[in-house]
Amino acid sequence: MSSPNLLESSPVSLSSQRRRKSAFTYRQLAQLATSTTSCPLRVIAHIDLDAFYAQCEMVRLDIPPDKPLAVQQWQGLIAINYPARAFGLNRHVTITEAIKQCPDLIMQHVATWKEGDEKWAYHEDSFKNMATHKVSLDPYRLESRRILATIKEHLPAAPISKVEKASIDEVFLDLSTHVHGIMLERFPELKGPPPYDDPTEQLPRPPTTALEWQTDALVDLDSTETEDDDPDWDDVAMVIASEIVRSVRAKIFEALKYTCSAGVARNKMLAKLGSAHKKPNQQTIIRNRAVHHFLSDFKFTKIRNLGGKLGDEIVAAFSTDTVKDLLEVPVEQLKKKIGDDTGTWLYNIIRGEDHSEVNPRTQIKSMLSAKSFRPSINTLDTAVRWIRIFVADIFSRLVEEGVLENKRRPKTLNLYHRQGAQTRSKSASIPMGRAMDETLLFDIAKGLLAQVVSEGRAWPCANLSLSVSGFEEGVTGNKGIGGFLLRGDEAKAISAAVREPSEVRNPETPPPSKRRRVEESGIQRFFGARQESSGGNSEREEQQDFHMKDEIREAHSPFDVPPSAQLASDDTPKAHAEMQSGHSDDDPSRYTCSRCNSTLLVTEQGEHDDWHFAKDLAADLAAEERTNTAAREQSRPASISLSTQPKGKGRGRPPNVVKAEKGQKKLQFG
Ligand code: TTP
Ligand code: CA
Ligand code: CA
Repeated sequence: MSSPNLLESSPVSLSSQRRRKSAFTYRQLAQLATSTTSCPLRVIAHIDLDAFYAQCEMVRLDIPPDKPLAVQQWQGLIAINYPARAFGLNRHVTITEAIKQCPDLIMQHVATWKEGDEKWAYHEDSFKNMATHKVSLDPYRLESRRILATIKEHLPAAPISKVEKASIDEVFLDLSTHVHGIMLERFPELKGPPPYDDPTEQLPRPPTTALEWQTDALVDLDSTETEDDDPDWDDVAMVIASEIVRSVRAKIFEALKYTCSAGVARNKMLAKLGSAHKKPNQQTIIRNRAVHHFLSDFKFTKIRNLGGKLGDEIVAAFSTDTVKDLLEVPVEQLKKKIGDDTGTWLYNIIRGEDHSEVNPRTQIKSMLSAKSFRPSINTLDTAVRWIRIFVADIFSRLVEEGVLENKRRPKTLNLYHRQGAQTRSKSASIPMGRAMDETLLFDIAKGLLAQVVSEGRAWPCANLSLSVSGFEEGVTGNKGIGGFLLRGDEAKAISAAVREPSEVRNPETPPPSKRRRVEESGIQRFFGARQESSGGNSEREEQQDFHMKDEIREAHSPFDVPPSAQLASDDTPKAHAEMQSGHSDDDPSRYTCSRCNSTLLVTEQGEHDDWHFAKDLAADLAAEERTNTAAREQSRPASISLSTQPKGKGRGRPPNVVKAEKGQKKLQFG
C-alpha cells in the first residue's frame, strides 16, 4: 500500500550536523505504539467525502463526473457537486436561481417514504408532496456503510488502526500504532533499547533525507522553521500516515467510485481542519512544524466550537477575533475572563493541542424518526399515517442492525408529541417474547399515541417523533420471518416482500393491558388500523409548507449532532457546547445553534431545535429507563405504561441526560 521510496537522499545539511539527536524520546516512540493521546508523534487522519449526497446520486445514476448535479430536498438544495459549484451554486441558492445560473444542472430529489408505501423510493413528484412524503436518508446511509467497510478492510484491524465514524460522510483514523509498526520496519535503528535503558533518552535522528510528500497539499511551515531543516520522526510519521491515507482514498475510489478529501495531523481538531483545507479529492498535511502558522491564519471564530456565543464572548473580552492576537494572552488572563475550564481549553486549542481520542464505537444505541409539521396537523388519522411511516423507517434500520438475526434488539419504544410549547412523551416496553416486526412496533406506537390523545390537548400537533432505545445484544425469542437467518439487505428485501395483514403475519394479539387501555380511551378504531388508506385527503394539500424539512436520524447519544450540523461533529466539551449560541458571522440568513454550534439557515432553526428537543427527550427517557428497569420488568406484560413528561418550557436540556464518555462528544449522522 505504501510507496517504498519514502525517503530519497539529499545532501547532508548543516542543521543536521548541529542536531544529531531527535527532539523525541524513546518513551514518546513507545507512546506512538500505544497511541497515547498526549504523544507528540501521534498521527490522526480525517477523511470527508466530497459533496457526499451528490456523489451518491452520481454513482447511483452513473452520471459522468464532469456533469453539474445538485441534490434537492423539497424546494432546497442540500448537496452540490463540484462541477455545479463552478457555476457559483451553493446550498443557499433557490432552485430557480440555480437553474438560471447553471441551465444544465441535474437536480435529483432525495428518496422519500410515501404515505402508505412499504419502503422509501425515488419518487419523481416528491418535491410537490412535502405534506405526504418524508425524506429518507437510507440510500446515503447505505453508501456510507459501504465506504466505512472499505476503509476498514484496507486497514489493519483495531487496535492497530482505529476508525471512528464521525458523521454520515466522515471518519477519523488513529494511525499511530500502524505507523509505529511501519517506522520500525523501515528504520530498524528504532528497534533497539534506549541507551542506558533510559526511556527519556532522545532517539537518533532520522536519516538526512527529503521526504516524499507526493501530491499532498502541505501547509506552510511556521516562521521559525524552514524547508531546509531536516525532518524529525514526527515528519516521518506524518509522511507514512499520508501514504496510508492516500492508499485508502485510492481504494475507496477504485472499489466504489467516490472521491474524498483528507487531513493528516497530530490530533482530531487539526486533521478535521486539514480535510476541509483543499477540496475536492485532495489531502492536506499539517506537520507539527506548521501548526502555529496554519492556525494563526484563522480567525478563532472559524475553529469548531468557537463560532457561536463563546466565540463572541471571547472577541468581546479580548477585543480581537484572530488566533494570532489571542496567542499573546497569558492563560491566567484567559481563565480570569472566561472561567478556568474554558480558559484552559481555549489556551490549548489555539495552540493546536487536542487530546481527544479516536473512538471506534460502532453500536447504535437508539434510532429516531421524526417529522415537524408546519402547519400543524389536526387529526388522529394523519398522525397515525405518520406513525406508520416512522415505524417502517425505524424497522428497516433495525433489520440492518440485525434484529431478524437476533443480534440486537431494542427494549423500548418512545413516542414524542408536541403541541404548542408542550411536549409529551410516552414509552413502552417492546415485549421480548414476540417476534420483532413492524406490526408489533406499529401497534405499540399507536397505543402510545392513543394515550396522548386520550389525555386531551393533542391538536394541533407540531411534531411527532418515534424512537427505539435500550438495545440488548444477542437476544433470543425472535422467530423472525420463518426462522431464516438472513443478513442485512437480503433480510430487509424479503421482509418487505412478504408483508401481509397483521393477523396473518403476527397472530399474537396485543397484550391485554394494552388493549384495555386503548379501548378505555375510546379510540379503539385506530388500534388495528394498520392498513390505512393512502388515498387523497384534502387536508393534506393545505399542509404544504416548503420551508419544512424532515428529520430522520439515528442517534448514538444525547450529544449527537444532526445531519445539517455535522461540521460541529466531534468532541466538544459539553460545557463549551452549552455556552454557545447566536448568529453566525456576517451572514444574517444563518444562525449558530447554541447547542451544537453548527451553522444553519435561519429557516432551518425550527426543525433544528425540534431535533435537539427530541434528542433531549430521548436521552431523558434512556436515563429514566435505566433507573426504572426493575419497575418496568414488574409491569410486564402491561407493555404500555410509563412516563408522561410535560415539558412546559421546552428547549432546555433536561437535567438527567445521559453523560457522554469522558472527552468524547458523540455524534453521528448516518
Ligand atoms: P458536508 O460534508 O458538509 O458537505 P458535502 O459533502 O456536500 O460537501 P463537501 O465536499 O464540502 O464536504 O455534508 C455531507 C452531506 O450532508 C451533504 O452531502 C448533504 C448533507 N447536508 C445536509 O443535508 N444539510 C446541510 O446543511 C449540510 C451541511 C449537509
Ligand atoms: Ca463532505
Ligand atoms: Ca462532512
